[in-house]
Amino acid sequence: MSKVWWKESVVYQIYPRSFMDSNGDGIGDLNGITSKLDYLKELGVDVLWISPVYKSPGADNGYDISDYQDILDEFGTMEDFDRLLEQAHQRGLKIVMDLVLNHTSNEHPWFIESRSTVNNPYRNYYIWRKGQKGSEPNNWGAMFGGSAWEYDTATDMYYLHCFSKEQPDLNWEEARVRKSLYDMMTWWCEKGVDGFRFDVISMISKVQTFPDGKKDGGLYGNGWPYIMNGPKVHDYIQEMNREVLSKYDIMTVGEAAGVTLTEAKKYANTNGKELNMVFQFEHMCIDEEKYGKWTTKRYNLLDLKRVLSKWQTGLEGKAWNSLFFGNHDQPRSVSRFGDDRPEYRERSAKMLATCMHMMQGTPYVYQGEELGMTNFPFEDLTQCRDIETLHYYAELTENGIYSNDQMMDCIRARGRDNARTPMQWDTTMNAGFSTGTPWIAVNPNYKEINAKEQLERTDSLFYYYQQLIRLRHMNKIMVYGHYKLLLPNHKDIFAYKRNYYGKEWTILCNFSEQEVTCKYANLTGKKLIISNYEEHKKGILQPYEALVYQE
Ligand code: TEU
Ligand code: CA
Repeated sequence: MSKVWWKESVVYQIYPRSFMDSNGDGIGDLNGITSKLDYLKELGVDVLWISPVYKSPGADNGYDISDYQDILDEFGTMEDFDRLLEQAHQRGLKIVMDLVLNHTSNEHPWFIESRSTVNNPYRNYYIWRKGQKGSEPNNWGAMFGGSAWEYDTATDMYYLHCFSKEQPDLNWEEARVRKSLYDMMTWWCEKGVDGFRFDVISMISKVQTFPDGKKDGGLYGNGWPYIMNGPKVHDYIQEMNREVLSKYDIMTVGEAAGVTLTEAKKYANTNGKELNMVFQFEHMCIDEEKYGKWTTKRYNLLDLKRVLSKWQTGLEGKAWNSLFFGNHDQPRSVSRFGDDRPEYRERSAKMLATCMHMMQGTPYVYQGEELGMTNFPFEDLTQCRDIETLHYYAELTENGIYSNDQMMDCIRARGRDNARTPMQWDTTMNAGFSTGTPWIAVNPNYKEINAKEQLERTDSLFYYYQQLIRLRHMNKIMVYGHYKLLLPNHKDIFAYKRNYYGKEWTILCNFSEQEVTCKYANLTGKKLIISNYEEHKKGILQPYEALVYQE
């Protein structure tokens, strides 16, 4: 397996709006990030992925870009960005930009031109279709609820938007669109950024006949089979690779909703023709039900093991994995996959971190995960900010599918705002995030859960992450070792081995609050690598125990 820096790195994802506010307006910003670089260096991560900071009206917090080559005022200036990049590089930290190429903002000049007349030179930059019998061109639903088509009076036609109507999809069939995007990316590379995270890159090529999707009881047809991993997606990415990516030593990760193993082996093939790695979501879907993520269903460990093992084994030697349990679109990992009750929170978070960081792939730490930040106790919708949450609240309650209380239960369990509450730095006002009024409330548990407290306590979760990251830097087995699942049918234990040039590590994780017997839990004659317990019991894993040893 070829060895490269982005396989040996640990990535830290920053959601700028919620990371650190430097000027008291309640919104995190670039200077705030710069002020915390030493904190990130102390944690030991190598790469910072920064969610979008470009000009944007903010319908989807920056995932609706109106100028790819400028910075949103709320986040600062291009000078602030340049300083962040330089300060990061001085500390040996790399910066990966989050690029949204599937769609722009409806306030992007291209779209303003495009919608004006059918003959406008930018008309074809977006996807316009005539209505059918006075309604939408087809029955596709959008990711954030409602139809995927929006009617525009100016030309009496509809445009496609896979997300909100403020996010019209770009038409990748149009060569000038692709050229414009490649030029823009080259500009960022020349500036010295270290890579890109490509938002929903699996969705850029649509089946051009735009057929109706199957209706399985939902309000809209399922268009995703005609959108995800579409007919020309690999041609486009290969072109982008030839035109831009291959010319720079950068890291590229494709967010690939709906990606299958077969597709992933194309996107992230080791032949280097497309991207370095994919961010796949199969393990993020194991707790979905009839209305998708809007449920309070708890996942089953057997499903988690099956899915993650499938990706571990399936990509080995052929493509490269990203490893994550949370991001800015997902609930907090300790609340979802661990146990966020005070007596178990830190222990189970350490166990989850062990389970993930010991796998093959590049691990991603989402801001606050290293502190064990938890979901937020949302009581009513006025506390929510996320466009997806607000849209689905309306859609599911107005159609009588959920009551207010049921929907609030779902939001507490799954809403994206859980991950977007401000970073908890210390016990001062607003958890030290801002001296003003934060744009979204701080989690009331910040007095117990914050960076300052953890930096002062040697057995904290923060230092446990630091230890895991150091281990990865020192042990190639953690990066490249062969993965083999143990005890596949055990309902409480996630156990596996890694092998690398005659070395063997055993990883044992107890996902339950009970003690469980485990024949592998025996340190006699073994070298302990890391554990979240000081004392060990032979043949037993204690509640949420994680244990890694070398044969
Ligand atoms: O997310 C794409 C995506 O598939 C997720 O939206 C996911 O389906 C959803 O968040 C589940 O709740 C990316 C970004 O990460 C997200 O923040 C953006 O809202 C979205 O694209 C549109 O750009
Ligand atoms: Ca600010």
